[in-house]
Amino acid sequence: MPEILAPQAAADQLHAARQDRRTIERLTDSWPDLDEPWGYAVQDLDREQRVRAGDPVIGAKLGLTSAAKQQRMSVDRPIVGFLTASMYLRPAEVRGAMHHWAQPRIEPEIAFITSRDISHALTDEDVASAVRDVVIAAEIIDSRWTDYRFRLADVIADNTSAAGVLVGSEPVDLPSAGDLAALACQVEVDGEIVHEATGAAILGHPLRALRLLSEHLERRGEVLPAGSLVLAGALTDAVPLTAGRRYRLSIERLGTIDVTA
Ligand code: OOG
Repeated sequence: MPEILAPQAAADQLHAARQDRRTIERLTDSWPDLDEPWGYAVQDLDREQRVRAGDPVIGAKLGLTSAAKQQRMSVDRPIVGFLTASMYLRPAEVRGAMHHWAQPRIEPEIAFITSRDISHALTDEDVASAVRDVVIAAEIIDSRWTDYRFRLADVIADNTSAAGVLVGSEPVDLPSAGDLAALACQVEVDGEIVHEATGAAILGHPLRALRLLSEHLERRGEVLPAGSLVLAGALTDAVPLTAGRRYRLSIERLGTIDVTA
């Protein structure tokens, strides 16, 4: 076997599995040398393919920015993925979209709408000026890897499990959101609280996720245009989406998203 699986071959496998709603075994078992740059090479091919097919990029997402997620998924560092127009859903559309997904889960997130193009690393001083609005979001993840068993290169290649995104109806400007690190978050399933966290779960402060994204963009020579949606990463562990169940995700000051799967 050659030492490295060609990124295009992996992108094709992932694409085919996604089309058929199949999960597959992680590639790092057969190819232990696959690394982070390889994962992003696969992700870039996937993004190009989707854009060519008429599904434009609308933003970016951070993943594994909280200890809860890193421990649960056994991957110890944040990752970046892209969001496209077809992933954008209204809460009432989730039930009808369930048949697209193999093993969907939902996660509560703080999201930003950017105020300007981002191409260079932001500092603690200027990161706030890159934010136009803050909004609650729910991310639906659906890993291509069976039972979400993946290593760093696999999950990056699979566009960090991104499958759907729901955004709250009341975006607020940054000053109105208050101290993002202090905002309390709750996840309820059928009326019962299953997870709780505060904004500090995201790297100590959710704006750090945006800084991290800006460093990623600078390293790669990419520009995220003004008006993009950026998900800062799940505040809590994800919850499996099961048909018929009711999910309520709330973040203090940012509102609530209600979904029935
Ligand atoms: C990886 C993606 C995690 C987040 O917000 O932490 C993620 C996964 O758990 O499948 O999107």
